[in-house]
Amino acid sequence: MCLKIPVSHLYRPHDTCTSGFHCRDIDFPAMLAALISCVAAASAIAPPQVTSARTVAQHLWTTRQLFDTDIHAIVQCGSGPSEYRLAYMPCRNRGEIIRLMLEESKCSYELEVVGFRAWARDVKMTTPDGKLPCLRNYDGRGTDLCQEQAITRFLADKLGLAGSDAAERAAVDAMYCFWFSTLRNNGVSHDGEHYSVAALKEADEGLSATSVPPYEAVFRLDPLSRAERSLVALKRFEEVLGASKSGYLVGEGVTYPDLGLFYILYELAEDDNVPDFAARFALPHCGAFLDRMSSRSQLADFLTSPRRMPRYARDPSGSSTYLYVAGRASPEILEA
Ligand SMILES: N[C@@H](CCC(=O)N[C@@H](CS)C(=O)NCC(=O)O)C(=O)O
Repeated sequence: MCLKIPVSHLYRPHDTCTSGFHCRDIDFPAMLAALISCVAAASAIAPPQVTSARTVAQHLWTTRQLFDTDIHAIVQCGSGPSEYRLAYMPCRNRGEIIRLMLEESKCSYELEVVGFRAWARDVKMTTPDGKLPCLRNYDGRGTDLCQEQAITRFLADKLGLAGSDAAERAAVDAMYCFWFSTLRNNGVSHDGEHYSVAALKEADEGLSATSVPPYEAVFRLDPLSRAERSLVALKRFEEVLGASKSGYLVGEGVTYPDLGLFYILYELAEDDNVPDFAARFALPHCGAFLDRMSSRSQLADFLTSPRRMPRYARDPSGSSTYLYVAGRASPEILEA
């Protein structure tokens, strides 16, 4: 038999090695060989050390360029024993909705910050898909879970952010799918064909949610510009929020698509993007939603803390420069 021991287990502090193997299944010579190779791997890969959020932030800001970051560290988030460990690169992107869920629900967790150089050299080989984000030991039996959407749904369920019954969970999931396919450009980019802050910044005067058709009237193959398509998507959220009694997208409380919409609007409202987007694009409900969400105590604490990863700049076409840039409540941190 092949005994495959994920390298990540070797440096997990709370690892309990409950892999479910039975002694009769084990081929001892193969196990010995696997252990020897694991020991070799362990000596090659230094375990990430618990490091303060400010020290990590200082490293990032002095390095400046995401692809030059060379850090592999654990940032302890929350108080009390950590329930999860999320590994991700030092940026917001695919990790942001996951972190917002953990923060909003006051869950203690470890953020395994993997700078790009450390990733390419050591850490990539420790994740099942060779990709991040990765939720370490998500099942308590030593298995690591990759794929942003799978991690999001798994944690939303665990943290009570997925809806109250089967029907509501389906409605929440549908809202999440809509968010992912529009404002997240199907996960390809945060700036793309379906939603583009760069295009919104350059939008013609007069273009607003009132001048574009409703999402349901638009065909998948459409002749719209990026700015128009972005507004069509935002207009749908505007209508849902306008019709909501609770102020949330689905049901009576915060669910994971709320957190997704929140951070997209937060980025849109940055000073170097479209800070007056609610008035300019006739999206008052989105504007009020952003204000409400920003003042929730857990989120407000996260937004102003050094444990939030910095944003990075985009060029006028919307492409990532991967150069960190300060944002609202997210200043440069040059001293630990
Ligand atoms: N489908 C995956 C894509 C993950 C992905 O492409 N992650 C990027 C970081 S955002 C990555 O790991 N890049 C480094 C690499 O490919 O080695 C998901 O949704 O999680």
